[in-house]
Amino acid sequence: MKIVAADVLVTSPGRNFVTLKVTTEDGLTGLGDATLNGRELSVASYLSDHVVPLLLGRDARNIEDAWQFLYRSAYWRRGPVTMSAISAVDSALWDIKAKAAGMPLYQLLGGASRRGIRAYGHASGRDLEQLFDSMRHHLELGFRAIRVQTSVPSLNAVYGVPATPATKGENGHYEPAQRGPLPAEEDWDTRAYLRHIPGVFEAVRNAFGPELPLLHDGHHRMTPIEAARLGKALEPYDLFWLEDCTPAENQEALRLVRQHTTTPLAIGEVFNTVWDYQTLIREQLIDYVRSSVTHAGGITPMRKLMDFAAQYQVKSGMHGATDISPVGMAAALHLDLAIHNFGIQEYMPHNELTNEVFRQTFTFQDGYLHPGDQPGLGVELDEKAAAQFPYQAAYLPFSRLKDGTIHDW
Ligand code: EZ4
Ligand code: CO
Repeated sequence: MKIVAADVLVTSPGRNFVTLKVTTEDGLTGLGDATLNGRELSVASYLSDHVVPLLLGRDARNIEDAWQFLYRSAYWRRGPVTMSAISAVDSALWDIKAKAAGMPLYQLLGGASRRGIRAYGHASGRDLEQLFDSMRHHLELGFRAIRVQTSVPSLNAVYGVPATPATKGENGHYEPAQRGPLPAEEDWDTRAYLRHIPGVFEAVRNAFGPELPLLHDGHHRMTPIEAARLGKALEPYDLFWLEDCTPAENQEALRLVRQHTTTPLAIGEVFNTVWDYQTLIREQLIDYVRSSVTHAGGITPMRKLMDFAAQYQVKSGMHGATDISPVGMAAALHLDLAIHNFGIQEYMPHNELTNEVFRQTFTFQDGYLHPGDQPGLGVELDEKAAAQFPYQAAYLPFSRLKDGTIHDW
């Protein structure tokens, strides 16, 4: 099953996506998501300049071998660009293998461990009234778990809250990357944030009752002791998880947070290998793994990571923001369905244009996602439609403190 072509497709139906399409000599095709938000063209170049020439002529069936070859032969290991590129190859080869077998990918991964995949959506608001509207809207859409983000008094622009609220029924989900030549500047004040957030969760619990699973994303902004304080303050409101409470580089930080709070912790959307989790999982410092198939090197290493995590009762909570393309989302859903230690799946629906370019078979019903039963991943890329939306430069924002110091965004 020789690989005869590998094409890198960059398209921007509302936002940028990078997709690898691998074709075999018998005409089978497989897709892989290689989207790295705000740095898309570096992965496209890594693939087309350095990986595609290595794929031509290889046997598409040997996925583990392809992964090890791309990882080890590069010599320069890890990093988001390298790992997103390897992810795309790995997913595309799994797509091909499952199509050749005539099965949806989850069957090759061991079959379904559950009927559906519980997903959480993103509610947000500049104030409580907008937040509650957004929460009710998500409940109407069927979500049975909701991430809560709000503005903070004294701050102009905060992660997770769109400048203008989504109107009801419109698919106006928060999209942090903005088109244009320069990144947008946001402001930050951790003390103001820490004073504000517990009251928001108290109000949400009072309004929506004790049952609804609630999540919150700290987006890498706190020191360990600040994160510990927030986790403790949120305990009465029974969060499903507190995400990315401290920046990603320092696994030891979570030890300090963990000593102080029983609020469950999730981390890792910006991690890209199992090594980033070694201490966190072995010492049981976290409860949920946030990596996506798209950024952690593909289905092959994500399966290994989740099996390692299972030994410590750590569960999955895969990243599913809109910068994970429908191809990356489908790959996540097949894995979510197959693994035993599934926790929850993040789900931000893509816009209509994206869904026209990427034809999908996955479904969202009554709060549960399902990858569908088409052979392979179940996503096809309409290349004609994709070509109508050329790449447009877009950056993620950055933050500054009141005195101008750059802070973690
Ligand atoms: O900021 O995907 O939990 N979700 C997130 C996302 C990330 C974006 C970055 O590309 O933190 O909104
Ligand atoms: Co996050």
